[in-house]
Amino acid sequence: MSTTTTNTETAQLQVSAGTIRHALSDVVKQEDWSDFQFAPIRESTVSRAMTSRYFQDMDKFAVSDVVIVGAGSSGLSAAYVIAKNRPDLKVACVESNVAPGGGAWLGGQLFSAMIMRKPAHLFLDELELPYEDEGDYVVVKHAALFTSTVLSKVLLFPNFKLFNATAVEDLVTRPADDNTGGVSVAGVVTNWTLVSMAHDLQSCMDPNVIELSGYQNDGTRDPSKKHGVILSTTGHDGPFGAFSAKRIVSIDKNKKLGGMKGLDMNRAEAGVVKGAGAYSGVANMYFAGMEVAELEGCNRMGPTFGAMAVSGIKAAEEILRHFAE
Ligand code: AHZ
Repeated sequence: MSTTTTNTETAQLQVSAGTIRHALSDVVKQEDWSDFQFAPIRESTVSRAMTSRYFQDMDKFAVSDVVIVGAGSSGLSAAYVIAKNRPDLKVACVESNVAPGGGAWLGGQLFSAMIMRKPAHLFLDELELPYEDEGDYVVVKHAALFTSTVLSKVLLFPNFKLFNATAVEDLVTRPADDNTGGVSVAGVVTNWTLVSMAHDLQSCMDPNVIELSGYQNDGTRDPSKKHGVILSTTGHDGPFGAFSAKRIVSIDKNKKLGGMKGLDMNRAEAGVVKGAGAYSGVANMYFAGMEVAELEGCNRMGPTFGAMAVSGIKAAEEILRHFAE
C-alpha cells in the first residue's frame, strides 16, 4: 500500500468480507468459488446466436429510411434525434471502423476533457450527461463519457442498427425525378472494411447495398411513399474521411470541393452548423459534422465539439421534416 494512502481509502480497503455484495453473491456460496459454473452451451449455438441476428438485421435494413454514413460525434447525435423522434423509421448507420465514435473518444490532442460551447450543452442535458459549467462553455470530464453515453442510448432504439467494420464504398444513384438531368441518391454501396482495404491485394470483391426506401422493383420512385435519405458524417479528409463530399462533387458537376480551411473556432463552428442539412445539388443527400467543412470550405475548429452535436441535430431536424411532410 502506498504511504500516501488517505485514511478514507484505508477505511474502504478494510471493509469486512461479510459485507461484500456483487451481482453473483447469491450464486457463489463457496469463498474459493469452487462451486461456480456457467450454464451449458454448444459452440454452434454461439455462432448461430450471432449470425442469425446479424443476417436478420441485414435483411431488415436492406431497405432503410435513413442511412447514416459514419458513427462519429455528429453522426451519432443525428442518429439519436432521428431514431428517438421517429421509431417507425429504419435508421442504419454504417461505420468503417470496428469502434464507433470517430475522433470523439478523446477531447483534443491526447487530452481527456471534451469542450462544448453553449448552447450545445442543452444536448448534454437531454442525454443527462454531467459537465462543469464554465460560463460560455462546458466541460465533460472525458470525451469517452460523451461518446459512450450517446452510443448507449442510440443502440437501445429498436429502429437503429449499427453496421460497424463496414465501409461505404460508393453511392447508389438514380436520375432525379424532375427530369432536369440531375441525380438523386438511392442507397449506399457497402463492403466489409477489411475487404475495402484489400481491393488492391485481392481480386475485387463485389459489394453489398443498402437501398433507400420509396423505390419500386424497376428502380423508379414509388410516388405513394416517402423516399429515404442518406446523411453523410464521415469527418474531414483523411484515410476514409469526407467520403461522400468527394464522391458528390464528381456527381454534381456544378460543385467543387470547398476544402477545409485553417483553424478558427468561432467561424468554424458557425459555418459547419450553417452548412449542415440537405445538399441542394443531389436529391436525398444530407451532410453534418466536419464533412461539411470539406464540402463547403469552412474552417476547422479543433477540439470544440458543440458544432458536431448541433450540426447533427440540425440535419436530423431537416430529415424529420422531410418525413413529416
Ligand atoms: O471511421 C470514420 C469515423 O468514425 C467514419 N467513416 C469515414 N468514412 C467512412 C466510410 N464508410 C463508413 N466511407 C466512414 N464510415 O466516419 C466517422 C467520422 O467521424 P469523425 O469523428 O471523424 O467526424 P465528425 O464530423 O463526427 O467529428 C469530427 C470531430 C472534429 S475534427 C476537428 C478538427 O480536426 O478540427 N474538430 C472536431 C470537433
